[in-house]
Amino acid sequence: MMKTIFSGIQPSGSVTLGNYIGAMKQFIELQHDYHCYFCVVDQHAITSPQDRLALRHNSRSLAALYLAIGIDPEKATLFIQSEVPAHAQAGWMMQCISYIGELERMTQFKDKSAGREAVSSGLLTYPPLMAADILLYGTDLVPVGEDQKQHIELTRDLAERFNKKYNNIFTIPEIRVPKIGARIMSLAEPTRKMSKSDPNPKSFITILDDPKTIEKKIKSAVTDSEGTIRYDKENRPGISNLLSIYSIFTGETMEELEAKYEEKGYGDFKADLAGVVINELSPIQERYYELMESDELDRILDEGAERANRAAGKMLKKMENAMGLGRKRK
Ligand code: ATP
Ligand code: LTN
Repeated sequence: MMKTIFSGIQPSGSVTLGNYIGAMKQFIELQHDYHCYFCVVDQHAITSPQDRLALRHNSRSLAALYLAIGIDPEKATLFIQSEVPAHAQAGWMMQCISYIGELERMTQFKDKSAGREAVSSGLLTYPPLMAADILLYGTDLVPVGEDQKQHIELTRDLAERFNKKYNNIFTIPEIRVPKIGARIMSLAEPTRKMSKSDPNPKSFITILDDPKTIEKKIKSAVTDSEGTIRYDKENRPGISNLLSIYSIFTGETMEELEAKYEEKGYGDFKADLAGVVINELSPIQERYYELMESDELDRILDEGAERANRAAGKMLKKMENAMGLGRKRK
């Protein structure tokens, strides 16, 4: 039987090269061999403050980007999380079997709540909602970047806890991270991950950045004073991060790139890298702008929500029966 994939991206800003390389590029390869559900997780996005108009725009824009990178709506189900109410309902049930202690230990929670005065309780209960997303579809595999490892481990723990305590209904999902590019680093502070909600726009490149912006951002990317083009992730995170991006987009190995730039400095390397990134992104941008103008996008999202509602609704009933919520239903 064909296995199932689920993954989600938050419409919390513009999609970055980190999201594209760490998560989205995997989706394109996998859609041919799996039942795929790709979700715009807007309910996760509101765990941090969002402007309502920006959120609406970002949700539609993210859906268009999924399609622009090559997700085929005939093969994969593309939908917006809040349009499938089973996610919030199942999320609540998963919250009720999660312990506050284990949620407080999540590094994403610690990072995002650090130094904030008012931390929403949704930021703490973000992982049980993510578990619900995944478990509602009987997911086998979750393609994500490395930063999501801890959340997937918690999802597995919660699924096992539920299966043991109530009824054995959940598949225990596996994580899948890409071999290279599972953690693309910030261009401004290469020891931190590139993040779309980073307040410094120079720290990330978005899929929709125009060529001039891409050139500028790469030019100002932090490297070091050594001046040579060598991959050494531990000691030289800046140049190593740029080399990874180059290698992922051209397929050239690190050795090949080091040899190619043996005699050259950061200036030449960065100018070439900008060209490589622009080359990768231009066709995506072209398709994106067409999709944003068309009615096709809304039609695809309507159909996606319908398919997702059907699949998730079935699992939700099983969960309610297992926990004894409401009256028994078939
Ligand atoms: P935010 O900054 O709002 O938390 P984000 O940029 O971290 O957002 P998410 O929506 O949380 O993005 O993540 C979407 C997907 O992209 C996830 O699979 C995540 O693991 C992956 N991802 C995010 N940042 C990176 C990165 N720097 N390198 C590789 N993968 C990443
Ligand atoms: N937490 C994820 C986004 C997300 C997700 C999911 C990813 C929400 N639900 C389900 C995979 C499967 C993030 O990238 N921050």
